[in-house]
Amino acid sequence: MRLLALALLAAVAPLLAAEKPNVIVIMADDLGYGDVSAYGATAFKTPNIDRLAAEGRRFTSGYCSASTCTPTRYSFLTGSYAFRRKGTGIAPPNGHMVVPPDAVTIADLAKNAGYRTAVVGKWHLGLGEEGKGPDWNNEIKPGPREIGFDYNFLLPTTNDRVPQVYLENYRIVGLDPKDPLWVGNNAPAGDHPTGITHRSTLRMDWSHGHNATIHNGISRIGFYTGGHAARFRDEDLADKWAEKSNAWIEANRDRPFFLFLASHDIHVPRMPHERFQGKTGLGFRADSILQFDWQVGEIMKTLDRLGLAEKTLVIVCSDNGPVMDDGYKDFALEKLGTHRAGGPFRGGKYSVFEGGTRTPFIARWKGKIAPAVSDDIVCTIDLAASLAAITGTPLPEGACLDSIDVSGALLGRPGAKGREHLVQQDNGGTGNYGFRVGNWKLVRHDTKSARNVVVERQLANTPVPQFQLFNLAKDPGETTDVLAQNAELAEQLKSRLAAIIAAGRSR
Ligand code: NG6
Ligand code: CA
Repeated sequence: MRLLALALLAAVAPLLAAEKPNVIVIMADDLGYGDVSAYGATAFKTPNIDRLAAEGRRFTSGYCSASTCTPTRYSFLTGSYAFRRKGTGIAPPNGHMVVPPDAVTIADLAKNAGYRTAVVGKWHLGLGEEGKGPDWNNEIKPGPREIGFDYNFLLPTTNDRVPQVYLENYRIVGLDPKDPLWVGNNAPAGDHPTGITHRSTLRMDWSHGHNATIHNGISRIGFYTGGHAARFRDEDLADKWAEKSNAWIEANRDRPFFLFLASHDIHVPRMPHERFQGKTGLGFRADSILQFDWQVGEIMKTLDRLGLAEKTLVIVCSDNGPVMDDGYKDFALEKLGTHRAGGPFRGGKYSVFEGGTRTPFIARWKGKIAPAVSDDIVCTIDLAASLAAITGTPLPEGACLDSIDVSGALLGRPGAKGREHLVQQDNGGTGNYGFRVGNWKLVRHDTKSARNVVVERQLANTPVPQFQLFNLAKDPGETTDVLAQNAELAEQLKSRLAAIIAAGRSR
């Protein structure tokens, strides 16, 4: 009897394994639609991403849900639009965790499906309890482990914010108790060296903000002291993400696993490893893209070496669109040449125009996904419901309120479609939205001209009207507002957007 059961199990197991792929989501930071050669970049090449695109499904309407980091990551993890929850904007150095521990996350869903789960890279979703924030010298919780991740190896915020240390599970790595880490919003002492007082000593000058504590010759947002033995070099981040991801994949090679690899490239301060510096001739922004591409390649090599390429769904995406000067004088704009980071799209980071959220989006599962280019609308917010569908785990009714199962579109199932509509937001709290329905795009800017100048700063410093309508099929660059000619349609879209916001869910 037992033998028969074992034999049956042995026969079924490969089937189950084939149906339950490992899932790796590699999210770049501030990588624009036009920043990789598979999406039209010609000034440099991204061979590893291009290979993934050639072997998988490359989406031309792939999105992240917001045009800044924290809200996109919040939405990716929770499957809910970030504008539904206060306090999900760009997280400060001492910010508390913005994902409530009782939320059902993509990591929880993976765990329910029997997966091992990990997050490696940039977190930037806050840590610790509300009202307290991270307790840097002790156990730091709640954090990723409270929302479904078995393992984490992280940069706590974003690297232009303090502190430059790694968080492995609950602890800062290599912290010497005799040199405690202190993080704050104000200078700890009158003589604390900053980017203002010691500006001439900096390796990379700041252009706005980023003028507080100096580490590795770069001044940051926020102040810190101590933890010297734990501090990393900016140049080594990408190597560390690749090392930790590969080790975790290898350790979990025999079970289904879910890995969220959140690279810091190509966020400021752009300080790629010495071996990438100067490689493109377009400055450190483009050099950092080569470094990101290298990381993707390292993960692919590991999958190939372990024979996992045909058992693993790999998604490559970004957390928001491109930005040139984001606070440091790295001359990204001056050295740009003919490169167009946003591809054909208008706007970029901080914007609700397409360039803010329409980003590279590639799905590869060797042997399962037929190589193709798809214009289906898919978004990082959909990965939760799609993972639940692919792994056959139920999605609780009250969870992942805006996550749509687009697994058919991701896998290229015949007849399957992506989303019908998508709400895009900026950092939140502004009332600025993009609303795409089919090929129509309603742009809503509730904030007045001052804010609009910020939104538009990558183009011209001109205010924009509250509502605009674009036909993306004819005008992907959102250059011609056709609201007046389509007044009735515009009214319908306005009410539909308002209804989705008011309903508290769209799934
Ligand atoms: C902004 C920072 C910018 C960047 C951004 C977050 C200033 C003037 N600007 O407030 O440099 O850190 O926050 O970027 O400080 S994100 O990709 O993590 O959302
Ligand atoms: Ca970002």
